[in-house]
Amino acid sequence: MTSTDAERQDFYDRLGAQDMAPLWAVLKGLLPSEPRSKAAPHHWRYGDVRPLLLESGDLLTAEEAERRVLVLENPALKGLSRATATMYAGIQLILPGETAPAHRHSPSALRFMLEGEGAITAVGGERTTMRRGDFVITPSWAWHDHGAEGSDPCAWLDGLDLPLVQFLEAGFNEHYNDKNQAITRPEGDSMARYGANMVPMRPQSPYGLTTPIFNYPYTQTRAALVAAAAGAAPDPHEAVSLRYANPLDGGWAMPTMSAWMMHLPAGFETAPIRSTDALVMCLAEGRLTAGIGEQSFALEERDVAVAPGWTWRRFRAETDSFLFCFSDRVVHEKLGLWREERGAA
Ligand code: 1HN
Repeated sequence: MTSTDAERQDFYDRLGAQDMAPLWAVLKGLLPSEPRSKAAPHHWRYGDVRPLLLESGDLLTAEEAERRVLVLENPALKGLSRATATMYAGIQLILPGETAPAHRHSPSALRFMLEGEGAITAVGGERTTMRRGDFVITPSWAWHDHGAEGSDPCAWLDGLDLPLVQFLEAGFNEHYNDKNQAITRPEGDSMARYGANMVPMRPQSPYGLTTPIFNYPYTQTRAALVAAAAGAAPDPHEAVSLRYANPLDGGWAMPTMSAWMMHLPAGFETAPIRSTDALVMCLAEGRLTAGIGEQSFALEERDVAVAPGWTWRRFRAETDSFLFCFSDRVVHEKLGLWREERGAA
């Protein structure tokens, strides 16, 4: 059976008029043989970000802005507030004495602390001091407000599952009736109950699916990675990687974002690896060359880079390096979609 192009087009037009379409015309695009991310590999130098961030501090207050953040926009996804297809990233500034007022939302947030003494965040009735390299969590629907109580400007990397939540059309947002939320527990309470290799007799996270620990201090993370590096040879693809775990079930710390830290001893080079999840990375310490797809990026401390899904990535440490990473891996895993491929070492 044959038809002319004109006959087919006429048929498609009549389908379109009744809100239908021929699958055969779009099938290849719907389902490629492997993922082809629309996002691009990219690198933001903290040296470029910082002066603009401080300039934003002269422009408006944290309260006026609600959150004074420079969004890291993937150059291939302009205007969408996305660092990768599924993850939002931004750099937030809070100046001494300021408050970023309390609110809550269904997207989850994570913070990776970059600079400044005296940064405070309050989450669900408890405050924590955020120090450089700390991994701090704001669970879905938990009240949170931030402050800077020292004399330094404070800056951190924000990561949110916002694009994912937008896709699911499941976003809610609510303002607290005051600038700061009520504090109901002393600082360190959650760490004492859940973060000392012990958990309550009836363990239950106050944050549902999210870990009850909301600050994973860099001092502990770094010490663990250094000790682990001394104990065995690094993995050819992952170097020395440890993930932030929920102490109640050993799983990822958050239900929608996976986070871990990779340590590469000076001179170590990883073999290429790719996975379906898309990574946002921030160099906590060291100097690192990141090969992402066809590109090579020289990362300095506090720089951010992204590796789109199913893009080859490899790393070489110029000095002892500690790389914070987060991705949508946990979502891929829960949906049975996560795959990785390890290249020859
Ligand atoms: C948010 O609530 C924070 O609480 C940071 O610090 C960045 C980006 C989009 C939507 C909400 C914060 C955000 C955000």
